[in-house]
Amino acid sequence: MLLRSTLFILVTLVTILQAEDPPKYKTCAETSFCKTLRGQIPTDDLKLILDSFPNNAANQDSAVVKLKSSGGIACTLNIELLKNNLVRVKLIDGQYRYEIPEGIVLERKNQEIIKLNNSNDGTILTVVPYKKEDGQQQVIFNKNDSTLSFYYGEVPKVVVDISKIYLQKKAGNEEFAFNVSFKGAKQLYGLHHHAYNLELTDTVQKKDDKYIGEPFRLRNTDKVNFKADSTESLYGSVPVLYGYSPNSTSGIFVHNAAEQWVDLSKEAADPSAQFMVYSGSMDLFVLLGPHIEDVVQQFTYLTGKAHMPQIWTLGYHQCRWSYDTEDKVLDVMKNMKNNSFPMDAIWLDIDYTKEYEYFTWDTTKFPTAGNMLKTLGENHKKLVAIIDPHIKFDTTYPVYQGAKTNKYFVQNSDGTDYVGVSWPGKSSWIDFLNEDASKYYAAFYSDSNFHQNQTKILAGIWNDMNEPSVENRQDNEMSMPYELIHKYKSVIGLIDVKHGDIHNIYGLLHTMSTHQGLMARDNNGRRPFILTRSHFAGSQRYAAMWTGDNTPDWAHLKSSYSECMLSNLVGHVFCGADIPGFFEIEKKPTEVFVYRAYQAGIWLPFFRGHASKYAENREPYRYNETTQGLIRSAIRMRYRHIPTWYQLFYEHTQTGAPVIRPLFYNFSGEIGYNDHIMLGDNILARPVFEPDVKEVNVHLPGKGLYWYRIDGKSVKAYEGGTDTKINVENGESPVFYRGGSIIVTRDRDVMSTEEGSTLPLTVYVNLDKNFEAAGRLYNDDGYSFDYKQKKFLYAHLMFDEKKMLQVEPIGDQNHEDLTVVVEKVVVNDWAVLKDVSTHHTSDEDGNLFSNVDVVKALRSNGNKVLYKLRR
Ligand code: NBV
Repeated sequence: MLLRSTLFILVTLVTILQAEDPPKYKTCAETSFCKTLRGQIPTDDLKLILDSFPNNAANQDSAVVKLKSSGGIACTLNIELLKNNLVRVKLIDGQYRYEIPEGIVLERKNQEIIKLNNSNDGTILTVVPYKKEDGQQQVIFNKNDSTLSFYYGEVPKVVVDISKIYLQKKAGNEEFAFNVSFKGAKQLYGLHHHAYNLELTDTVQKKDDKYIGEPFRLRNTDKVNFKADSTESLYGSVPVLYGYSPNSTSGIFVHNAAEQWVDLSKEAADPSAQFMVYSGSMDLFVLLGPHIEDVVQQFTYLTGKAHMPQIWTLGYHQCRWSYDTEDKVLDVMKNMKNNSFPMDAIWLDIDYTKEYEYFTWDTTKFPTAGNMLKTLGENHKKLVAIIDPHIKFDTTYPVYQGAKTNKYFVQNSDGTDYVGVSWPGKSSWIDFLNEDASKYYAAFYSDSNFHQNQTKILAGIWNDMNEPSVENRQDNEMSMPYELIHKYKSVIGLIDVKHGDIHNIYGLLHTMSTHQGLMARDNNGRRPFILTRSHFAGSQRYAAMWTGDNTPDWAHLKSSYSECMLSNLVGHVFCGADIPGFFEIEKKPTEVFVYRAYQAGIWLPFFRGHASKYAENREPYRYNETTQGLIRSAIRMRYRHIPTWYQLFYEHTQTGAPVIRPLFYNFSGEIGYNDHIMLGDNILARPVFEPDVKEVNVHLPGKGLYWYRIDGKSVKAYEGGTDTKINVENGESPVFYRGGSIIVTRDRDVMSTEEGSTLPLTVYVNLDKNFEAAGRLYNDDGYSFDYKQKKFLYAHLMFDEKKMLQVEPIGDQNHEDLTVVVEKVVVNDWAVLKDVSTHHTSDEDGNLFSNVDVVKALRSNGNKVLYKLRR
C-alpha cells in the first residue's frame, strides 16, 4: 500500500514537474463575461434610468434611489454615509447575488454609518450628513445626465455613470459592469496585485478597432513564470483604485470576491475605469480623501491594519525549497554564522513533511527535529515552516479523515468531495468559508494535534498555494472550478456558496484559520507570524505577503518595488519579494545582480532570501568575497534600522499609514520615481536596478530641504529639489536621511534582532535649514499583544537651535520594565557637512550621551528630558 502510494506520488510529481504544457491562462476575449462586457454600453432595454427618488427626509440611515430599464430591470441603489468621509453604495436587483459577510474583508461586523439628510427637486437628489460635523461627503444624483457624483465638500471627486451600469437581464447571469471616473485625477494607482509599474496606464487603446492590450485582471492565480510589467493576474487581489492628483485624491473599493477585469482609460480629462465582475453584488465604497494619506487611512479603516509583528520577523530570513534534512538546516545556520551574515530565521519548504501531509514531520529526514530546533534557538535563530491548504487524499492521514467525515472539504455540486491534484498527488481542499471547517483546521496548529508536539517552537507559518493552486494546467487556470460548493454557516444553517463567488478570498480565509490556530496555540500571548501567497483586501490583519515566484532579473527586481509600494498603499504593509529571485534561469544570476538584489531587498518590509530547488544555491555565502562583502553590509544596514522599522509598524497599527512609500506620498506630485523608496517620512533609498552603471540619478525631493547621504564612509549633505548623480561603481547603494528628522538606529553589528534587542541605540539628529530636527522612538516587548494595553515606550525626540535634545512621551503609556539605552547622539549639520563631508558628532569625547537610560530619564524629570549638546 505504502509502495503504491509512493509510486503514485512520484508519478504525479514527475507529471507536475515535467508537465510539457505550460499552464494556460485566459485572455479577456477568452473569458466569457469579460468578452461580453468589455467596453460595452448597455443596449437601450438594459440601460438604467431613474425611477424614483426617496422622499425628502432627515436623520436617515440610508437613501434609496429606484432605477429601472425599459427592458424590465428594476433595482435600487442604497446610499449610506459612513464615518471617515466614506460612502457606501449597494445595488440591489431581483437576482441572487452573493454578499461577503462583514467581518471577513471589512474589519467590522457592522459598518459605522452616520445619519444623513436627503432632498431632491425632481432632477437633483442631494445626500449630506445630518450633522455637519460628521463628515464632508455629499452625494448627488443628477437625473438629466444619469450620474451619481461623490463630493468632498463642494469638490466633485468620483462619478459613477448610471447609464453605463451593465446588468444582465437573464436570471442566473450575475455578471455586471460599471464605470467610474476620478475628477481631475492625474494618475491611477491600485488594483494590486500585478507585476506592473506603480502608475497604471491606459488599457483601452485600439488598433484597427481591436484592443491592443488586456485589462487588469483580478483573479488570485498561481501564475507560473509571471512576466514583469503585465496586467495578468497574480496571487492576490485588492480591488481598490485611487485617482490621484497632487492636491486631491479619492478612491473606489469594490467589495466583491469574484473575478474582475478592469479597463483603464487615461486619455480623457478625468481618468476612468470600467470594472467587469463575474458574479456577486455591486457593493462599492467611495473613499473621498481628500488627500492620498486620507484615502489610505480610509481604506485601512474599512479593511483593517496589520497588528504589530514580532520584532525578529523584521530581520533577515533564509529560505530555499530544499532544506530537507536537519543537517542542511544546521549547515545553513553555520555557514551564515561563519561568514558573519546576520539572520533571524531559517525556513522549511514542503520537503520537511511526511509525504506532503501537513502538520507532520518526515522523521527520516528530521529524526530529531526537537534537537535541531534547540540548536537553532541557542543561536537566536527561529524556524518557520510551510503549511499548504491542500490535504492529501489518504484515509490513513488524520487531517484528511476528520475533514472527510465532517464534510469539511470543498464539494462538487453533487455533494461529493472535490478531488484535484497538488503536491501530495490526489488532494482535497479544506472549505475555510465553513466556520467549523476553519476551526477544525486551526486546531491542528496546537501542540497536541501536531505530530511530535513540536509546533510551539515553530516561530512562524508559511501558507503557500492558497489561491488555491490546483494542478489544472489546461482548464481552470491552475485553480478549482467556479461551480464547486462551499458552505457558509448562517443563522438558518449551512448555505451553499459557489467557489466563483469567493474565489479571491480563499487565501484570506486560509490565513484567518491559521491565525486563529496560532493564537490558540500561544494562548493569545504571541503575535502570530504568517506569510501568505494569496491575499485579498483585509489579509493584512492576519499575514505578511510576498510577491511570489519571481525571476532573478532586473525587470522583476525593479517591479518588486512598485508591487510592495502599492501593497503598502492598500493596507498590506508587510510585503517582500524573493531575494535574489525564485526561478532557475538559463545562466545563473550575475554576482552584480545578486548584491544589487540584496541592497534593494533590505528596504522591503519582509526580507527573505529564497530560491527554487531547481535553481543553483543562492544563499549569501555562495558568492565571491566582494559580493559577500556588499551583501553583508546591506544586511547590516537593515539591522541598524530595525528600531525605525519597528516604530513605523507601530504607527501603521494606529493610523494605517504605509511603512514604505513612493516619493509622492510624502512629497506631493513627485511621480514616477519607482526606483526610489521612502522608509517612513525620513529615509530615502535609491538602490541600483540597472546592470553595468557607473552612476545613478538620485532625485532628492523638497526645495529648501537637506538630505544627508549616509551609506558612504563619511556623511555628505545635499540640497533637496535637485537631481544628483551618484557614483555607484564600487557597489554603492545610496541612502539618505532627511534634514529635519531624528532617526534612531542600532549601530552594532549583531547576528540577529534578538541579540540586538538589549544593545544601546544611536540617535541621528539631521538638522534642517533652521538647525532643528524631530523624530520618534518606539519600543515594546517585541512579541506580545501587551502593546495594546499601552505597554510600550513611545516618545517624541526634538532638537532645537539652542542645541537642546528633548525627549517627551507621546500619550499615555505604561513602560514599566522597558529600557532603551542611547549610547551616542550624532548630529548631522549641513553647514559643516556640505563642504567637509565628515561626521559631525556632538559628542567628541564620547561621554556625554553614553548610557543614557531614556526611560529613567523620562520618569525622573516630569516626563520630559532635556540634554544640552556640548557644541
Ligand atoms: O513549495 C514550493 C514552492 C515555494 O518554494 C514557492 O515559494 C512558492 O511560491 N511553491 C510555490 C510551489 C511550487 C512552485 C513551482
